[in-house]
Amino acid sequence: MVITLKVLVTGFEPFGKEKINPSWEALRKLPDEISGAKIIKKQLPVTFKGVKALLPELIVEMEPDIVILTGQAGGRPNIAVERVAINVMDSTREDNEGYKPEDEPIFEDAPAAYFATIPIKRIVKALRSERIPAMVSNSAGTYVCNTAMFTALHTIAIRNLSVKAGFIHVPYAHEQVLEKAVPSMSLRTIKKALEVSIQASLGL
Ligand code: PCA
Repeated sequence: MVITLKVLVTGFEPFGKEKINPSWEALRKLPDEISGAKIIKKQLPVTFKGVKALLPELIVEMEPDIVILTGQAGGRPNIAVERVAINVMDSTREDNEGYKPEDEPIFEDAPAAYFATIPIKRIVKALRSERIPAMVSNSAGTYVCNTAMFTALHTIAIRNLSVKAGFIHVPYAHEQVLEKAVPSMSLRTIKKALEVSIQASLGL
């Protein structure tokens, strides 16, 4: 019997003043199969409530073996593989439905933090060996991306699922910074980075 692994990969819709979100632009171009695994691509809204409602549904319905969430980290220079998600929503900017939480827990009665369960060091190593600048990041922030990572890991923990999950932040795409002096990466390289990260996660 051939067992096909399933990888759920998510990116976000645009937020703030941006017209695109490089996480979604890169991932929507991924093939439907990588190293024999089925790739399921979903776009998430940039809303705290949306990711808290949608991610548990997606994980339960799709039954993925691996969940790789991705998002834009404007201003960061490289691919950032997140180590940890914390149980807090604290934002200075409104989300896409105007919600701006301050010091709120994502879930009451949940731990303070969860560590990523995808192989973060292996992913960074694989990216670097493809000559893609990458690092482990020790904070996914306290905005919607951190909430998404926390929600996925919490869903997996409370349901006792054997699913690996983690979050990868990507820089702005070149087209977003044509008139700004901030770091960016080509969508082509970001797409390659996601492919390499998926392959490295499957290689466990
Ligand atoms: N980045 C934001 C939310 C959506 C996205 O792509 C973040 O880092 O929280």
